[in-house]
Amino acid sequence: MIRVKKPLIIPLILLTLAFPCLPLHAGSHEGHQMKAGAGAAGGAGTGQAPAFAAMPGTGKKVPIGNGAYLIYGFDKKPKMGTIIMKVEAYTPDGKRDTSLEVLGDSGMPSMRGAHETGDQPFKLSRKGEYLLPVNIVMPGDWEIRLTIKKGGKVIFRGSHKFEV
Ligand SMILES: [Cu+2]
Repeated sequence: MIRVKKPLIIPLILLTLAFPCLPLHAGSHEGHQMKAGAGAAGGAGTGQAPAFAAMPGTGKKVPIGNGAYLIYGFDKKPKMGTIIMKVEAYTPDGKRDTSLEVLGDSGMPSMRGAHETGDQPFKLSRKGEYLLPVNIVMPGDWEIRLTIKKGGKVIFRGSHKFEV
């Protein structure tokens, strides 16, 4: 019996190594490890749904390609009601970039089709911050998917997931 089982162990280990749970670990990548513009590459021209890579957390630099970056956050800790998402975009030399088009789609991953807003445009504030109200209508898992365009072209896609 033992002789029969032993050869099976190695193929099982190989299977485990060959199929790591990539999506589950995506959220643990730190900002500096995240490839710039990785999200923008997904699905371009392939007809597939675009990929939204997990962004580093609030207050951290999120690379958006070619040395540019953004920093995002909320006006308060996300809770039931309306929260304001704030995105500040910077050029590679650290100057604020107000030339971008920033879109946000919020919803609950566990309730696909129930709450998605579709891409809503962030509005540029006088301070040069991109702002978007997000309605949290029930407790649970939420996700905001950011799409950033420059000159009409998508340069970045990223996702922020959180619990309420
Ligand atoms: Cu829901």
